Amino acid sequence: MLPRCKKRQSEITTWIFPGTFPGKYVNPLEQEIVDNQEKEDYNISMAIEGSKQQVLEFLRRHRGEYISGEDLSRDLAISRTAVWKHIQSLRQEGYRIDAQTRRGYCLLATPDCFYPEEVTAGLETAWLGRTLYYYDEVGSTNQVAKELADDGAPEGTVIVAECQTGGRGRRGRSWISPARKGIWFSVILRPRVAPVQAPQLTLLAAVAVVAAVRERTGLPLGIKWPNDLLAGGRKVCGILTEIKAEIDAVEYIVLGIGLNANLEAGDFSPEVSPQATSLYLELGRPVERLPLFQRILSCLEKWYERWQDEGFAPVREAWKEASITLGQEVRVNSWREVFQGVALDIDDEGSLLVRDAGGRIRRFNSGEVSLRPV
Ligand code: BTX
Repeated sequence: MLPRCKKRQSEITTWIFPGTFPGKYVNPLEQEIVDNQEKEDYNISMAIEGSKQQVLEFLRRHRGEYISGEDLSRDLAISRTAVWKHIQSLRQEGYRIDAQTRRGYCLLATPDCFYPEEVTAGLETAWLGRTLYYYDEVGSTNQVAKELADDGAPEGTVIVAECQTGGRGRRGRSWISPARKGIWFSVILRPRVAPVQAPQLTLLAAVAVVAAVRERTGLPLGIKWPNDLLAGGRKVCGILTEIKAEIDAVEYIVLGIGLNANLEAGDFSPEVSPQATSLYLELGRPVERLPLFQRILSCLEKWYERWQDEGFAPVREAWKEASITLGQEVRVNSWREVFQGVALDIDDEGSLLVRDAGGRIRRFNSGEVSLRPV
């Protein structure tokens, strides 16, 4: 049984971790706090949150051991009552902490949530996800990412949410993102490439997610060009790439990834349900979202660096290996036309090459593919 993840009690749900934990919490909205009383309340709540994090960090360092309230109180220079309150608050957030008279407190299990301190604790990346915004609930992580990118957020900034109330797909479609069941996040990237190369990042992200899911769960996913990941023929993950660019240079790219981890059949709307699935539904058991999320971030960083160093060729090879599009009869719905034929290959830019019955070959750098032509 995975420890249950509960709603974080704190009113402040957005955190940045500059550098590695233990770090200073910064509220990105701080500059908007103009009222002095509000600022003071905010500072107090940050101080409380900070000392709670110290208690957690202490217990984490002594995992499996019992630490007395007295030791905690002395080492962290806070009162015994404060220690007790922090323990209660951590328990409410889903941490399993045993308390025994004369022995003290022992951290038994951490919740399967994307609390920044949890994500950062096991993160293997050098830069991706090192600045992390966490939301218990948000409209769309892509929307937040674009606003932050416009304000100059650094490359590798990640925005993750337990729940999206306005999750977005392509062409104005919506993305079902129920609370604590999926992995809904966006990454801000600032590659030094021409805008025409930007679609390659969608393929790169697909390759990274396929690798991470296979490593963590053993489940092989198939990639349907350009941005769908399928399991058992149904969509388990979607990728939304948004770009801001000048004619010849990319300012930023927001890579939005939605992976259905533990969604149950009833979580999908009746219209979406026949084409959608989750890792849980495919594997028949729940998956731990946190280590999978951390693994996805690692794979993304690795593939992104490789792409910058070696170009698109290695991504293209990995993509082709996981592709379920190539060699199939497809119908491509691009912005301008609908084209039917056999999907032959993807080219050096990530565009799909399709040959119709008359032998004409068409190249698509965006569009929708259905595998069985109607
Ligand atoms: P898409 O346009 O290819 O797919 C959207 C379509 O997929 C919907 O119209 C619906 O039919 C179906 N659908 C909706 N929700 C789900 C779901 N949970 N699982 C399977 N099928 C579904 C795909 O767009 C891109 C999705 C990116 C989502 C991420 S989540 C984090 C980030 N923030 C944000 O707002 N979007 C991205």
